Amino acid sequence: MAKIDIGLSMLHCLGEPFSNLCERLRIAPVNYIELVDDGWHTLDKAKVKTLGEIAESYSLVYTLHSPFADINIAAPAEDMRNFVLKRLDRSMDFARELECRIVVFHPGFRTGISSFYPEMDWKNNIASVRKLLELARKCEVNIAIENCPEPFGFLLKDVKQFSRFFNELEEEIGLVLDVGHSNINGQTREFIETFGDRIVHIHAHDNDRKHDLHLGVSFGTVDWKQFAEDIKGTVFSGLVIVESINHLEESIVTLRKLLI
Ligand SMILES: [Mn+2]
Repeated sequence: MAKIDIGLSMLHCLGEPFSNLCERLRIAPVNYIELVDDGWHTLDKAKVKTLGEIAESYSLVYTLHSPFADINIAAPAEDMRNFVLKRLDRSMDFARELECRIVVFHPGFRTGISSFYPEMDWKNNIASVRKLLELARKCEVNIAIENCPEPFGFLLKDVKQFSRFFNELEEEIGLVLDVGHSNINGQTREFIETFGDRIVHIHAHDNDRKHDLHLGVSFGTVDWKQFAEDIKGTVFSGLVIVESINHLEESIVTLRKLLI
């Protein structure tokens, strides 16, 4: 039988100093925590040591959201792409040290020069994902790629793009289904129906179907009852991470009621 657990992303406190993150971890209402390797919480050796000690004292199990600000794995310039991959490699190294169950990363996106070079972003994106899979094997971590929201220039937002991506990649990689993001293009059910056996990790948050608001679960327009029914009809066995920025405890309670 599929085993689903609920976790909490620390995205909601990314605007607070690292010491606050640590305090919040000590009183977290769940044992599964998604760390965000970006902003003031960008990992380094000292932070990893502290986070490791907290995990041990409070029985926490981590997952890691790799950095995403200014991180474009499809960047047209090779030196920029290499730097991005190096940065993600560092993130995966820390993930191994923290024994993270999974490392989430975003697909690449279009730039101001994309229209002059049709397909170049797409090819760079696939080449970079292959490289990331190689680095992940070296770091002994599991990586998975997330569906990103409209109206931004991400290369992987809808089911059609992901179908093409999985076909052309010719390697196995898990999908992180972000339910808030798929709510914006109205494809949550289609994602689950099409990729039910590829979904390895889930981000849960809510919105008004227009903007990526990261509201509490059931504080927007997502049909969570339908989502729960659909996901329970698949082989999905993994973490549903609350990635809201408020109503965190209510979100966890709601998801627990629906999924566990
Ligand atoms: Mn997400």
